[in-house]
Amino acid sequence: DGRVQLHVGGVFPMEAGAGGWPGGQACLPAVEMALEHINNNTDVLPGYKLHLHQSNSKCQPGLAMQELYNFVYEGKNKLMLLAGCSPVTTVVAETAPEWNLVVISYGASSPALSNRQRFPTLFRTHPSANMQNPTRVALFAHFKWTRISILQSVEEVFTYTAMNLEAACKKKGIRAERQSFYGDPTDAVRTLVRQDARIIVGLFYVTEARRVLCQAYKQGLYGRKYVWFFIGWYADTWYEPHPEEHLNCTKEEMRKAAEYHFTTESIMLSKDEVPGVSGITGLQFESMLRQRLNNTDVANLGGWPEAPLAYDALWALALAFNCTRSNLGPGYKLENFTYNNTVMAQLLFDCVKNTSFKGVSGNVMFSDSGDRIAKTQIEQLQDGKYVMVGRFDNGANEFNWTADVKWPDGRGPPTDSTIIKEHL
Ligand code: ABU
Repeated sequence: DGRVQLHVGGVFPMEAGAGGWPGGQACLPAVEMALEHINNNTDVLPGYKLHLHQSNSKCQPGLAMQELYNFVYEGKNKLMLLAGCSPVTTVVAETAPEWNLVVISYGASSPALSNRQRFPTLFRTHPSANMQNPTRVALFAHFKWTRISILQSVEEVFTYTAMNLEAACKKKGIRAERQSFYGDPTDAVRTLVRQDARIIVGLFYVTEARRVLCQAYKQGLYGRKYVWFFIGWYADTWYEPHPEEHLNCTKEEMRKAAEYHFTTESIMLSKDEVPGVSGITGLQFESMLRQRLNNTDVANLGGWPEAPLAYDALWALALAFNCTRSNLGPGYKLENFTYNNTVMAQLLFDCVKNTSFKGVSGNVMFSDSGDRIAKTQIEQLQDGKYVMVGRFDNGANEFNWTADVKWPDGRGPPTDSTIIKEHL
């Protein structure tokens, strides 16, 4: 159509066979929708058309590196990269500065990514997993628990989150013990039983979460004496067994073990009725994406909760291109970007850094370390359905309860331990 194309590379985990986050399933359609909206918007990048080159990283860093090389060495020069899933974003954002490329991540929660020395050109619309920790600690204090356990799989994203949670607990005089596992959680769950753990925070991807839950059932670590906290971005029926995973637990057993657990997650969809920069509200975005996905069982698609972050990531990128275009000196053009053009790379970086717009996920701005700030919501699985029981405002240190928390025996929260505390 006569417009000049601007090329962007994006890696999307469309599946996560060996574990990880299959967030591309909903995030890629959200990015494609943003692409259409931007390309049809005459106020953004007039005379230009964004072109996305995408590939399936499967949430595997090795594969993502190969795809990164293909982006760089094949076809037209890419001006910026999009990445999702923590292990992939980590390697992409460590390598991309070698070609003066800025990376925007729509789906990486690792707290390790908030490090400008290690990731000089990374920004993310996805909040850091550390954002959940003040909420968790406030919940422990609210229910008068002073001893908790953390069960994590050994990935950098979870190790950093666990370390931050330990430190936050320590500050509030809460004792936190940590168990790690790689792949098979059987022994780690056994240790939790031996330690008389009652309040347990689980940090792992969803395939491991199912293994943990099955072990919790087998080893009796569920029911009225125990409270589990899981990550909130798993699909709604994540706890049902997947035949190909060959778990030794039935659907009934898994459902039983999952009852009354809590989840915490950043609020990723704006409920504001005033449309943002794209001309649509968060709720309109959600219904458009639902339609685009043919109303399939969206809540069970990987990346459904994060889809607004992916849509906003592309807007952040387009607005940064727009800003760079206006800041370029005469004779310089966006489409002439080369991987050794440090001047244009710096302009692109500065424009992303100064991002400020109303997106479908809320206001989009980045801190100095490229992070997103967000509020947290707390959900509880009550009779097989997730119920939003409240929100937590970290700044004000305040809960806003929206529904009753339920306990299995109706008597209230369990105690955090029966072991006499001086002996711990
Ligand atoms: N909410 C999805 C985060 C995925 C990841 O950090 O790998």
